[in-house]
Amino acid sequence: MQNPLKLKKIHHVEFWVGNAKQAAYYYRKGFGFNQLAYRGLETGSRDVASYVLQQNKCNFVLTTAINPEHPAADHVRRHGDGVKDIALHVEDADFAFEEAVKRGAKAVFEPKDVIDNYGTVRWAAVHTYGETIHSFISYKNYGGPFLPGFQSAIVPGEETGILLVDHMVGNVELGKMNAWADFYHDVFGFHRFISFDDKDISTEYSALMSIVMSDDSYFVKFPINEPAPGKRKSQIDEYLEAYGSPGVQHIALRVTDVIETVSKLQKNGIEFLRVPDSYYDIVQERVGPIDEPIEKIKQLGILIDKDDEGYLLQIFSKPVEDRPTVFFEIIQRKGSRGFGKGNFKALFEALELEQARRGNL
Ligand code: TYF
Ligand code: FE
Repeated sequence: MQNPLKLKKIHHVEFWVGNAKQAAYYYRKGFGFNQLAYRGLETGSRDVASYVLQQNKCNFVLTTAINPEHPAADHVRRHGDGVKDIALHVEDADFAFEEAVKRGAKAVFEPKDVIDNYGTVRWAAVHTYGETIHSFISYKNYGGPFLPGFQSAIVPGEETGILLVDHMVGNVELGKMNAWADFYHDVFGFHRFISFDDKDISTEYSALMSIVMSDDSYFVKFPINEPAPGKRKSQIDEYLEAYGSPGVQHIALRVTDVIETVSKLQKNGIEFLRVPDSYYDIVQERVGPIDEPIEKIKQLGILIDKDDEGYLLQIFSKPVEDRPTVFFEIIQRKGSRGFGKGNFKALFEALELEQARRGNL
């Protein structure tokens, strides 16, 4: 097993948004996250306000600029709401940073102490695709609610069964996928777990290519997509135009009971893509017997895929911003470590219908 940066897990995902107060409400009421902590004017944070939302092992930080000179303000102007930081919990932030830079990563900032009354963490960061970064965080003696600078601000949500971040997908420009896969190999010691070429992922009209990079323990998986030439504009091109650069395309959230979670999310008003009902005419033939009632699966619009190790159930939200950029996947794994290759065609046809409604073909 290699783990050159001594990576432990995803610490949190930070979004830079236009209105963090309202985004926090959306993730609490829509996705069932609990609010854990806050920083803002009341806690002495003059430049940004942030809300920490947590459900089991999944932590989101929603940050907005208060001071228009803070980089989050211009980031939102250019990208809309989006993922700024895929923050990683490491054994030793100084070691991870030094090793990452030695292996070819570009520094955002050098290791520093971040301190408040609750104690100290070490924090550094490196660039990844677009304007996205990876923080490296390690704990010295911190005993507070989340990270230094935050005060406890508990507002319970009605949990929906979201457990952890299963994978986070980046969209990069045409011709750049392999270089970014190499980056995760060279810098993080990840390996190529699966790749999908334009034959796997193409409809009549458009295509994309994808390489899944994984750590050796399969806890952290970062697929990288690039557009492939087709008759019409790839969904990846639509993203790149709308976001204005490469960036995070989707966050897959692992659940233990997809029917329960998706029922709750739909009742809460979260919108999902639907494939045509004809998908369900042949799905049982394709995947064989499954534990879940197929009628319920069909009613909710959940997709199923199978491989030699088992099967998985997944569903994709519509973009959660007005720009067609970041969306969520809800995934339950029953043995399968795959990504739903058998669903790509139906899924991407459904995506193209949405693209057409947006006038972006
Ligand atoms: O993460 C994955 O590879 C799957 C499939 O636009 C996928 O969730 C890939 C690209 C995309 C939507 C889903
Ligand atoms: Fe996915």
